Amino acid sequence: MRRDLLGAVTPSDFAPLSLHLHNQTTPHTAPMGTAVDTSIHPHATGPAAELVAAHSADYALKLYAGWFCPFVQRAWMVLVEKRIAHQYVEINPYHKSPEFLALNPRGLVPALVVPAASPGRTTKPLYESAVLCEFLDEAFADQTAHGPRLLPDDAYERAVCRIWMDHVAGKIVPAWYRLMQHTAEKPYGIHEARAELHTHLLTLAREMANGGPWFLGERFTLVDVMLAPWAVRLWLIDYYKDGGVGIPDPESGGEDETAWKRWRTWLAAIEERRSVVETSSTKDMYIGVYKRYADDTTNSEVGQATRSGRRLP
Ligand SMILES: N[C@@H](CCC(=O)N[C@@H](CS)C(=O)NCC(=O)O)C(=O)O
Repeated sequence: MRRDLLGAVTPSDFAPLSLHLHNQTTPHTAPMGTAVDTSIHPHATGPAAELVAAHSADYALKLYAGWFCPFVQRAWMVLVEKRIAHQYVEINPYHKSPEFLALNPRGLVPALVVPAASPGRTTKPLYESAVLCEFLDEAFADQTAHGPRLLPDDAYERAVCRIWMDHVAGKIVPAWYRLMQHTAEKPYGIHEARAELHTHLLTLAREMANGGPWFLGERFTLVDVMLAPWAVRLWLIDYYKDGGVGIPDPESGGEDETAWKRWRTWLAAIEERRSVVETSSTKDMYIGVYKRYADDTTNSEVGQATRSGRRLP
């Protein structure tokens, strides 16, 4: 692999790299010596497979991704929302090859290879889904070509959005995994895990504006993007867990009915959003991937962090 004087990997290095990263199936041991989840289906299916096919040609902006990953889906949705030209490169993040770690030393997808803006300059790959979403929104700001910005122009409103993006990342997503990874051996009950998820969803729903389905009402923003992938995977909790997600049916939410009604409106809109639909594979494929989470046998970094009560990676 070529490096520039600063040690940065040049974007052109990644085109051939993708061939090595694609569809690896050999078992692997992670750097920390932990067994990894290696038997993931190697590629997207359904609508997501069509999107992948349309973005398989070599292109300077590359999303290194796993089709099943909700963190990936955030960045992928932004690429779709903003009609950003890119190449989609499927990799299995549980294989920590040196090439993958050169993309993201944390060994996680998504990672984004960004073309250098000016000759002679090189860029290092970017990673962390929330960072990628904000980067793409800022770097592709021309509204004629890329549609409305995904964060408000006003600094105060943008800060409010970031509070709720943080609520999704720090409260809702960890609670989603605590419920999904609940087993009889846990020191906490499934009712407790379910109540925790409900509390965090209701807190968000109570902040949602009226006059449109999205968090800010009529305007679709990164707050919606941050949560969408886990929202459209809630059915997996219904599939795997006794009592399921347990969100009340319409008119049955008691004193929380107003907030649950707002939640249902948001979720129905999210399930139909083009960027969600187009980045989704067929449901049966997710069942296989999430079995390890439901059994609490996954050795993914997120799964291990959830198991040991640590902050998610
Ligand atoms: N904080 C990261 C989390 C990304 C993440 O955990 N991705 C998972 C796939 S869904 C991954 O790459 N896992 C590899 C592993 O756990 O070894 C982000 O927001 O991008």
